[in-house]
Amino acid sequence: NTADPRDRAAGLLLGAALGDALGSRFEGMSAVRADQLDEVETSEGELRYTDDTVLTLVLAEHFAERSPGSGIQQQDLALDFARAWRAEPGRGWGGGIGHVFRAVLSGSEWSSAARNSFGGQGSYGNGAAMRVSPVALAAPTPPEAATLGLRSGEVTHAHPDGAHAAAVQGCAVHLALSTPADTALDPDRFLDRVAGCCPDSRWISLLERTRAVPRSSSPAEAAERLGNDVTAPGSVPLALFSFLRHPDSPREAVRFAIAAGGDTDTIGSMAGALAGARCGATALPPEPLRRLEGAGRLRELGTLLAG
Ligand code: R7I
Ligand code: MG
Ligand code: MG
Ligand code: MG
Repeated sequence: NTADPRDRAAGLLLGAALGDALGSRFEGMSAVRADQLDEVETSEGELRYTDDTVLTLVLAEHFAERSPGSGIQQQDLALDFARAWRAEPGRGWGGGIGHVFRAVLSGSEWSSAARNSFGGQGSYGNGAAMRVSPVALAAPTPPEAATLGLRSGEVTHAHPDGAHAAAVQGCAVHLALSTPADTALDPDRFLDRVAGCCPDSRWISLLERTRAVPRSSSPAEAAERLGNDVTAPGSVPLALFSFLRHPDSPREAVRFAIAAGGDTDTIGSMAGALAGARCGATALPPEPLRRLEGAGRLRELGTLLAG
């Protein structure tokens, strides 16, 4: 683990993209074997990322283009997300998100576009949480990262489960970024601090459920207890668990998340952001990192946002 804030900021963004790119080979599989993971880590050719990283980059650029502390301009952000979706339809987008983006592109306010999806209840997909990690670089404290996460999330995910997931993951990444490098991570204390920043009753109980999973669980056992699907409540807990299981090894945290199967790119990405934030870019596995699409820009943005 490193104490260098720039290396940690770069690790956060690169870890998120690496987990996405490695996991995308397996999205939707019920479980992934170690030899399949070895193969994707060591094969040749570019490791392409998916929608998770496309939108993470949009959010990071949103902060990079503005002076520090200026927060989020929600209509601008919604438009930039929607333009990125329109520009790259082949990146593996969620089933309902196109409706939101189409509405924003035809002039709707983000709030009504987001509210009108899924029969008026809004999305509880994990798309708000999967892209949220840059808020940890823009907010000075974990509670402010939660607030910024919520504001970034609600522009597309109006259902509270989907929007608050972004608060939880954003604040968790901030906490990971500021954990002392030379001290063992205490999972209970970590989850307490996340819960303290995110006073949403549904998420408090999901964090409790995460805490109750035995630390020695296999990926399959953890997925059985916490879920591994494209919904926010069914994926953010497993990403947190994967990180808490392997807090000092981004490679192992991401492998655990992907081995659990299901929404592997997204759960891998969220686990990678957490572990990359704690351990830094220098702790990421060099061989797959060398082949990661967009690695130069991700590193640059991390360094820039670290200040
Ligand atoms: O949340 P979102 O952007 O999806 C992200 C996922 C990640 O796995 C990406 O890697 C990509 O593959 O997609 O997109 P949404 O379409 O808003 O939500 C994802 C899915 O969650 C939807 O396609 C639905 O299956 C489910 N879902 C809902 N189902 C019923 N009712 C989300 N909200 C609802 C709902 O209100
Ligand atoms: Mg994806
Ligand atoms: Mg997909
Ligand atoms: Mg996914």
